[in-house]
Amino acid sequence: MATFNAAPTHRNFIAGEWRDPLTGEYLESLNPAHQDETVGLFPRSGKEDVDAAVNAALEAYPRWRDTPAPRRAEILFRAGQLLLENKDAFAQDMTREMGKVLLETRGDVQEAIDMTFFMAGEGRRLYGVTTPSELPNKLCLTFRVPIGVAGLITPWNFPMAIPSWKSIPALICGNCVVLKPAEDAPLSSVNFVNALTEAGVPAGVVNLVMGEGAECGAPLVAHPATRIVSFTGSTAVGREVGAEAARQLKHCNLELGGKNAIIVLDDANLELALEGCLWAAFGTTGQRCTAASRIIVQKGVYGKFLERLTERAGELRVGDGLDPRTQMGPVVNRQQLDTIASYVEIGKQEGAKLRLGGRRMTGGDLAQGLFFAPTIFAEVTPNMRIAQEEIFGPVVAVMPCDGLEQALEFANGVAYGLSSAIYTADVNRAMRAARELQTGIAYVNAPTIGAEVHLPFGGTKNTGNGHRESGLATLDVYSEWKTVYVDYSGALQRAQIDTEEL
Ligand code: UN1
Repeated sequence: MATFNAAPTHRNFIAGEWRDPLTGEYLESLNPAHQDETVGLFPRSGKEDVDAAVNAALEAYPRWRDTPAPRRAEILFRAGQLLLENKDAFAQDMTREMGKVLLETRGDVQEAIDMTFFMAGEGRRLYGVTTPSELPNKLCLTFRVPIGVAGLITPWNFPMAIPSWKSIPALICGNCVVLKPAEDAPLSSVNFVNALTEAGVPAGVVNLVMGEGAECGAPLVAHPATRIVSFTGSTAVGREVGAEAARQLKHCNLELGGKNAIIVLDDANLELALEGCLWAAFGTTGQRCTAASRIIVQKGVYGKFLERLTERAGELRVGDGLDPRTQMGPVVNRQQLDTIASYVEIGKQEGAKLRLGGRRMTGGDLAQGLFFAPTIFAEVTPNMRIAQEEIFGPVVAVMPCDGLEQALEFANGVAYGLSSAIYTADVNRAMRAARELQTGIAYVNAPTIGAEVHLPFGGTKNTGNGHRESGLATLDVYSEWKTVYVDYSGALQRAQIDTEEL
């Protein structure tokens, strides 16, 4: 298949062809591990580019909608196979554009593969219900029907997985797609769209427009023809997206912020909890929606746990994600680096105890990159800003607690509700926590990260608007129900009225 990453200047993909942006402008994407290395130039698209992409999708829609779902699925199965064959190359590109270590970028591509195969299987299901009628000689059944054009806006932290979470279910349901990836990681979307196209997705069915949120994302959300909008990003932007979608009565799926907690009780397997906390707090440099940014530890093990966590986090090898020895890569961009540094100052001012890190790392090979040391705050109390606000970096707040009751109170005492976890050997406490943690996802004796594609993904409170990605649940975002009643009695039968006479 074609080389995915030959040209340093990339183009939008509209109506089956790679096109220069009508704005004539490009954004430079830099490698966060080596800011002197340009990954490529990517379109800085505007409203006219979005209009062209949406029009292409509208034009392609009737044919794609009428293509039998099992035929659509065959194309997606081929796409999954191509993603698999190119996993290593795509992972390399992803590490270069957004920094996470190769092990994780391979995992990201794998998540897209998993989603593609899982959803392609839906091509021969997309089950509805058949059910008895309250009247004789009458049949009731339901179908999922596509909606039209889906405008999809995706973040940089899972640059292939999240575009797949949104576009693959949209496609299997029979919708056409306009994808707008984050400007920090567009190359992975170029690779993803290339694979779909190579697999045989017809022209206009999948379109890619690249650019900034305000200039390119906002017109996609506001376009009257995008009848589905799905957005993953900040709560502040999500509110705007949701408000516009509500004005136009669009289907709207929002995946927003998180402030996820791991509870470690006195009876936990401490080594297991430690491994889980390290992975959830510092994996992906803490830049997952599902990352654990709070660890709530019962007093009996608090001191020992904090000591071990500090020791282990201090040993993490920070560096270029392309180096197989690296355990934690850079943060994505300079703005994030500044945000993280500012939260460290806030934490100190609030009286939390900085136990590890808290600073940028610039020594040796790290000089040209955006590296921030694994950072641990101890003695954090629930009302501190570092215990309430999403930081999106390698910063974790460790909080002492009295026991399960207080741990749940702390864990639930935030505005978000994506993921949570508890480490305990007591099945009764584990089950109580699983019930009472106010999050869309809860883990027992496992960290807050690592959701699998065949289960619903999403959160409560300010994390979203009640919809779910992944699993079969996401089909409700990308389709509508049609209910069909077939009356073969040959007579007028009146529901709710004629039933009395039976
Ligand atoms: C995200 O952080 O936005 O559950 C997605 C996980 C991954 C997906 C994370 N499978 O951590």
